[in-house]
Formats: sequence, structure tokens, C-alpha cells
Amino acid sequence: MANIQFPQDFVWGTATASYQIEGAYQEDGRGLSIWDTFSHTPGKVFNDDNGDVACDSYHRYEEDVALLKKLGVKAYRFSIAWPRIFPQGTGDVNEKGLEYYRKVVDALLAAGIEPCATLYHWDLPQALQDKGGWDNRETIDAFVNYAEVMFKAFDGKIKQWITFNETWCVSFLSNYIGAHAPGNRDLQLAINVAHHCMVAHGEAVRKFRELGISGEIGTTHNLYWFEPYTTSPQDIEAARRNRAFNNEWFMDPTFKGSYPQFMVDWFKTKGATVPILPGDMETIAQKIDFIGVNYYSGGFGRYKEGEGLFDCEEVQIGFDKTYMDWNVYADGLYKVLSWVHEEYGDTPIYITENGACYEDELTADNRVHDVQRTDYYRKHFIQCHRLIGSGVPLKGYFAWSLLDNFEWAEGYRKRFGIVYTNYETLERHPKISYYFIQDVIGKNGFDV
Ligand code: GCO
Repeated sequence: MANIQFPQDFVWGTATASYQIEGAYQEDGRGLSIWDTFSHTPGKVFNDDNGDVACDSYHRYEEDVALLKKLGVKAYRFSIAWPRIFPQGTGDVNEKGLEYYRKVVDALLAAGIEPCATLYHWDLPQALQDKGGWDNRETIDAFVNYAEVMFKAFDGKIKQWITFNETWCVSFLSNYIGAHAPGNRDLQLAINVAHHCMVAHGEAVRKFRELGISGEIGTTHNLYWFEPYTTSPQDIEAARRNRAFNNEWFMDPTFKGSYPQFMVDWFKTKGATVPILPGDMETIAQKIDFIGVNYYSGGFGRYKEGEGLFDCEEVQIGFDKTYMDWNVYADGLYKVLSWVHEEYGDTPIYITENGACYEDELTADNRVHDVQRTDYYRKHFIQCHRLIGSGVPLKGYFAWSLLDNFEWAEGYRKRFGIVYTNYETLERHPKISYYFIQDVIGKNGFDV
């Protein structure tokens, strides 16, 4: 027996997202999404890359499922492209879009893999964006309608549902920082978007219960572990704001039905308020069956007047960095999930994404010796094991990502896969990290 041993029912999986892997952007009636628009706008994405072809998983999903099966995972997290189901966001269902996901889900089930579906991983139908997107509350109704169609179509087959992936990215990264589609730079707009996405999440959960759909439903937030550089009150406050921007701003409404007041006050000084309508907070805080956490990194910060939105500057204390320039902070995973458990209670937790980007080189015999990525995984698996030992209800882990794919604004240059994608031939080649994870899953543990 390995000396790091996971519970028998621990769920090992990998994750992907529709726009990042599917390609086939005009096939079988798919409508355009905000990511088609964004990536086709020169200068928005590195090298002007786009997801027109991506990994071509729309045609090669059987190969992907075979890779998953060989890897030995119990579950696969993927996302559904809303514009395949409703090309205009609302209206008639596009049967061919549903058909594609039926094939994927059936292939997974036949391989003994549980499908875990994310309803919104950023590809909003462009037609809805044209009417204001997530700033417009009508998008909430459109989302719930789309969710209902999916729940009914896959009831009994998909047993784990995630409403939203990373509402922080959907809101602040895309509408305040402007790095992702639709590329706006407006704080008030970003706050509106965050709020409306969370209301849409709550309404979808309500619908799920009303319909009596089997399985579990939750949402995924991307949490970051940010610590004050010193114990000076100013550093503590600054780091707290910075952390709350990613964490509490989303976790508090989800679990407590309120926004953190110190952040509401802070945003007010920037001229922004939350557009809460009666009943919204209760809707957002619908009980969920699990919380998904995407964790990649963390860091340290200190007070600096005028720095960023929160008077906080990051301090570089010498972490190893990935090719995204993100700190490798495995201990941060332990800290952040311990904090989630302490602050928000016993709701089961899934790590719905964790992984690393490094510069990979394909050897002449199609191998990738991604030693650093393997090491990243090993370090984070150790923290998962510590968490479970400490009583944190961590139920599963999804590696980001099954395969190299369209890394949003970074295009194809940033690789996160445990399988290498050759973008010329679309061939897939498992990396060393894939074999490491295969071994971990096989033993349900490893030796340290
Ligand atoms: C994310 C996204 C992924 C990214 C990954 C690496 O949730 O941010 O789910 O799509 O590719 O995080 O940046």
C-alpha cells in the first residue's frame, strides 16, 4: 500500500471546457458566442488565435474518452456550449447540439466514467450579449430556461452539475479588467454581471429541485490564497480586500446570502454599488450539494496607496513560477480549503480545477517530459491528502486539463494539458504527468 492513501470513494477526474476544446464553431447549427466575437477581433488574443478548431474534440471526443479511460478517472468535467443548444440564446432547441452531448455522455458512461457538466464556462450566445449580456436580467431567465432543457435531457445520466465556472472571471476579469470576452472595463458593470450570474445560479438550483432532477448541483468559484506580508493592520486590511475580491465576494453570497460589508463599503468609495432586488440574496443562497473550487495559486500582499483597486501590492517572496508566471503555492491549497471549511461549513468540496502551465517540448518520439508539471501535481495531491486527514470534506479532484487547449487570451501558447495536443495534426500524446496521475489513480495514492 502506498503511504499516501486516499479514501476509497475519492473522485479522481480531469476537466475541460467547450470553447477551449471543441472547435467546429459553425457546425450543426451552433450559434456564435462572445468568445467567437472576441477571438476574431484582432489584438484580443495572443497571436490572434481562436477556438474555430481548437482540439477538434467535437469530432474526436471518442479519442478523448479513450484517453480518460486509460487514465482511469472516475469522472470527467466538461462544459456545455450554450450556443449549440440555443444558437440565439433562447427560442427553439437545436437538436443537433443536444445530440453531440448525448454522444459524449453515452461514451463516458460506456467507459465507466461519470459525466460532470458545467452549464456556463464562458461561451455566452452573442445574441444575448447584443441585448446587454449578463448586465441584462433577461439573461438570467434565458439561462434558467437553457438549464432546464439540459436537466431534463440528461436526467439520470449526468449526476453532477455545475452552474457557473468562475464567476469572478465572468464578471471582473471580463468586464472590469477587460482581458476576456466581452472585454469591457467598467467596475459597475462587472459588479452587475457578478450579481446577475449568482442570481442565475440560484434560480437554476431552484429549478433543479423543483423538477426533482437526480444527482447533485453546485457552483465553482476560483479561489486564491492571499496573505498579508506583515501583521501591520494596514497590510492585513489590504490583503484582506484583495483576497475578498476573489473569495468572499462570491463565497459569502453563495453560503451566507450576503456580500461582505467591508467590500460593499470599499466599492462604494469607487462609485459602485450592487444592484440587489428583493429576493435576490435568498435566491443566490439556495442550498447547494457541493462547492467546486478552482485553485491555482496564491501570494502575499501589502498596503500601497493607490495600487490597483484595493491599495494592495503583491510582494514577491521567491515562489517558483509556472509559465503563466503564477506562484506555485501548494500550501495555499491547504490553507484556502481549510478556510472554506471553517468559514462556510460542511458542504462537500470538489477541486474542480488545479494544474499548471509549463513550456512543453515534444520529443522526436512524441514524448513530453513535463517534470515540473508532474511535481506540481504531486505537491498539490499531498495537500489534498492533508486536507482529508484534517477533516475537510474534500470529495474529489479534477486536473486542469485533460489536454492542451485554447487558453483564452493566451491562445495556444500556454499549455495546461496532461496530454499534449499537436495543433498541426490534432494528435494527442500523453505526457509524463499523465502517467504519473494514472499511477496515482491506480494505487489511489502514492509514496512520499
Ligand atoms: C478557468 C478556466 C480554465 C483555464 C484555466 C487555466 O476556469 O480559469 O476554467 O478554462 O484554462 O483556469 O487558466
